Amino acid sequence: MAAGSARIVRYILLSVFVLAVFYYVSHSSYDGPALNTDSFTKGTGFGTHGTPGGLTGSGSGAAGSGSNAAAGSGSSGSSSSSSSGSGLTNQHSGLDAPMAMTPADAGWNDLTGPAPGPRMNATFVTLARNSDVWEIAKSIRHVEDRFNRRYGYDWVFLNDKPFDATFKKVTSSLVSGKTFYGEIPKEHWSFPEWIDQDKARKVREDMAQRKIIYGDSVSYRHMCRFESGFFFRQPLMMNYEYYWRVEPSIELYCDIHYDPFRYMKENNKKYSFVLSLYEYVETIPTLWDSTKKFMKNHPEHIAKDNSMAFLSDDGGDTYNHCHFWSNFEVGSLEWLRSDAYIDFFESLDKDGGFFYERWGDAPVHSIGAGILLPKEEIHFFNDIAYYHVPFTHCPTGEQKRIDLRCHCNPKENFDWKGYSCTSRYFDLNGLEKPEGYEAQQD
Ligand SMILES: Nc1nc2c(ncn2[C@@H]2O[C@H](COP(=O)(O)OP(=O)(O)O)[C@@H](O)[C@H]2O)c(=O)[nH]1
Ligand SMILES: [Mg+2]
Repeated sequence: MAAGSARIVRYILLSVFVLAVFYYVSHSSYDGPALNTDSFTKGTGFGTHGTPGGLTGSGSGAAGSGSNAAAGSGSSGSSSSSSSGSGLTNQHSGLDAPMAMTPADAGWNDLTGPAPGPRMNATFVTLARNSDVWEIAKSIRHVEDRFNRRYGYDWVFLNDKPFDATFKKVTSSLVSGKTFYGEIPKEHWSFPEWIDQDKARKVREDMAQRKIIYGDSVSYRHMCRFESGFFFRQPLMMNYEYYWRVEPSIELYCDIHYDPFRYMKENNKKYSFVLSLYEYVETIPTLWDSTKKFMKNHPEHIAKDNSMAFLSDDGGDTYNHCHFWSNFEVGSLEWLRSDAYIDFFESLDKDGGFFYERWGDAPVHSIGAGILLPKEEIHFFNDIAYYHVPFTHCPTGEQKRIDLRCHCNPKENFDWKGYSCTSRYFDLNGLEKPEGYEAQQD
């Protein structure tokens, strides 16, 4: 009898426990980021939206196709202030967890487990097609292994078509943070009404004949215009403050010992790069004329202590074609959403060069950063070793590469070669070039 009652009590307790677990699980699902539905207006600052990118609210916004709840493992969807959805929580404020910037700093070698310190309101962002899935999978693996597995930052994927189930399944399984998938609205991926289609078609035919890379491609032009003027205004991006752009098939060659987003925030940096080079002039013959027109019309937006010396060798008269390579960028979304940058983009867009020529987003971002930002707000991330076909940034100096546990071949470092513009950036900013740079000049 007693044994029988005990069994019943055990069953009741077990049932209560199972019900409690069921209740908890069914009430902790994650619905997506808080979205600002007043997007796409000029100068809509992030500042008015206080919630971090990843954790509160629900809904997918005008262009978003919803979130992938499966990727947000471990998050309760509550009002935690962390933007990490992976359980990689921020236990400490910035003050009690200073970043280890050099091997001499405490914590430099602690590369296992969640990184201490606060998380920034930041996300990775990738524009991709469904067919890019395996190439972006490789990139994610590099980013996670070298950095994000200890931080759990979110990742936003954008596409002009809906993402398919395979793309979502593969990418969400690899990202340690939450993943979000947005479909780009038609008006951000099409010809504006002021573009003369005949003129644009003739340009494409001519460029095809002259064998200019992507010269005959309509979709490449939409891509460049989107990356120049719209990615940072997509609903899924509106609640973040910083972004890190990642393209398919990139590689990271060294451990990243500190949080680049936090570095940007704490040092008031707005734009950053790892590789710079000269643009293919056939794709931008009138971009500088349009830039000069903008500078004349909007002197109020031009930063006093800017990086004109990076862009021009004659005080702004002509463009030397130097640009930061924008397939890697860590930057401020608030800056891209500022009146200054939006006015710049809209002025260029009206001139039509995305379609009448083949303006790339790299020279557009670079000229924007070069003239609109004070020069100290542009940062060179020497510590982030990077490859995107065909160029490599591999940190100069053997001790540096050993400290960062790099696996790149220093001979491939592009920084000091003749076709790189990085020397100009160093000279302009009065920076000392790293020891051993002369030996890498060709
Ligand atoms: N959704 C979508 N993404 C594209 C398209 N074309 C290029 N991309 C993406 O835009 C970025 C730049 O394209 P990519 O082919 O790497 O150009 P490249 O680096 O200049 O040779 C990559 O992240 C691509 O995945 C397109 O037609 N649709
Ligand atoms: Mg690419």
